Amino acid sequence: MALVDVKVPDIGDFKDVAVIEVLVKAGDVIRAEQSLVTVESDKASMEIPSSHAGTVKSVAVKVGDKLNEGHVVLQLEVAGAVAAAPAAAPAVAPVAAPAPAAAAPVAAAPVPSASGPVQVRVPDIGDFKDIAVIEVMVKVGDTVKAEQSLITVESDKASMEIPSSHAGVVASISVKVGDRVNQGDVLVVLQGAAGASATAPAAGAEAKPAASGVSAPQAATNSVAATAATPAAAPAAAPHDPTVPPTGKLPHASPAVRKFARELGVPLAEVKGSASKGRITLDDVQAFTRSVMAGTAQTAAQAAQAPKAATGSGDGAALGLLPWPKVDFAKFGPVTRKPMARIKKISGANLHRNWVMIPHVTNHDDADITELEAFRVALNAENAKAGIKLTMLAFLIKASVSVLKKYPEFNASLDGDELVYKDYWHIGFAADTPNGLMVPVIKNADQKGIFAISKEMGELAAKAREGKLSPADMQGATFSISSLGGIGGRYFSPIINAPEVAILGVSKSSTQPVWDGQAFQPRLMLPMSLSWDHRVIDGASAARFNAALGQILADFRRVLL
Ligand code: CAO
Repeated sequence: MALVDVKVPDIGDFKDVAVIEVLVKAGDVIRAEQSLVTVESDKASMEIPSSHAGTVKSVAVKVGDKLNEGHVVLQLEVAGAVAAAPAAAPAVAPVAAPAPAAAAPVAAAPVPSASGPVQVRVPDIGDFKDIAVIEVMVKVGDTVKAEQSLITVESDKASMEIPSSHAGVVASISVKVGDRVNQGDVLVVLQGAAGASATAPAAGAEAKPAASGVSAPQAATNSVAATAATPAAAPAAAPHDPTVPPTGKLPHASPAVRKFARELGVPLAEVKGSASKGRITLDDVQAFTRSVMAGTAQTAAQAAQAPKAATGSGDGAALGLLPWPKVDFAKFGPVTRKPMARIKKISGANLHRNWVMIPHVTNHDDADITELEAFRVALNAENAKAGIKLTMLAFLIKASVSVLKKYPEFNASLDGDELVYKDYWHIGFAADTPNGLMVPVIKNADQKGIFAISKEMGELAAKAREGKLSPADMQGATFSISSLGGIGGRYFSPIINAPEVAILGVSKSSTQPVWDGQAFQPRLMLPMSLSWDHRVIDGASAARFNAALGQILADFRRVLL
């Protein structure tokens, strides 16, 4: 075993480059050439590879440190005796080391007359081959200066910007995002070119390959850092890379992070960067992936697919399903086609997402409401003259709040890896309207009496039927109730109204023979169906919830406890 100091190799004229990411830790077993840290200058980001294979003994740098050639990055325990690697020439090729603008070679191909159209080509980029275009920073008609960045390319080690050899007006662009380019490929044609940049010497001049003679692209960069979001106008090219947004704007992330995102198919533009200046780290990509897998976040592509799938116009491919059957119904008999109501389309898309993304379980139970119904009928008789009608649903809302306080996870929401417990009790209720299902919300139901809830429910239900509910009337619910009691049926499976985690469905009560230990008694029984999100709630809690609700409905005095 020998200890080796792994140092920063020749990185051209770059000085004091900041460490923006440390990719290994003590104890890691690494390969030769494995990336150790990502550094970033104002021109490019690049990864510093290891000169040897071995086990990391200690890491000598941290995020924010400034590095120069020869700086020790880490100590490595290496099997056998190791020949000392010269500081400026590590045994392996350094990662992309962009040379300064002054050292930029112009296109290897001959440059036509300075006054006529000029083809701007990819300059000498060392041994880099077939590197992907990840951003096109100009569009036809743009006036560009000599050395202005035209495109950003990215290998698995570095991203870099390719500058223009001439000033002029962009007449045509020969590349688009996703293309692979090599030295000599034409990038753009410039009209009215004002001659090659004085700072761009002929091919090979001052070309500065790495000491080992490999892997040192000489791409000159003179604009903003490749990893920073570049507000340059993007061409209409369709991106091939799912991690690069269609705007062509580049998310702020190191090449390793972009590569990782590409491998997972993560759209980087949708990932929120947690590092300084919004830079996206490996952890951010992992957290994004986790929340998409957990169903608490959606990519833009998934969101766009959901409404289509909900209306049957999606082909199911996004879910890996068979295509939706296409049937010529008129072949079998007369048909009438009508567009779906707007509210049905919107609620359909939401219901479909909730059904697919939430692992629903429904517990069914019965509540004895014999005394409660008698009480409700008596109260209504007392208040008939005042025109007030107390509804069973109002009692159910009040009783539910009491149980939600006892079992707060039913009044919570999932947010990534966290549960958000709400200290307010806003109860949504499903209202059947001619245009489709709507869910107005009784806010602060815990602070309202049964009369107030009944009155507000009547008003909201009327507004719903007239299509006059405002968005505020339908927002903020922490739990919902769907009552089909006035219509009929025994039990059903209500769909949870995300981001809530549970919903109570009640059906039509009926008089049932209930055994009291000695005899069957005629009791008015209310069928209850509680759907709950199995990521948040388990079956035992759901059974307890229904039992507690049943107890309160059987003896409403318990609501005071
Ligand atoms: N069992 C037996 N009868 C019931 C009952 C129950 N659980 N709940 C209500 N009723 C009876 C009432 O006693 C009343 O009868 P009378 O007219 O003889 O007094 C009648 O049904 C109407 O009840 P109500 O005025 O109290 O109204 P409601 O609370 O049942 O409903 C509202 C209000 C807005 C919820 C309702 O109009 C509605 O839209 N329900 C449908 C909800 C829905 O579509 N859910 C499914 C969603 S999933 O697709």
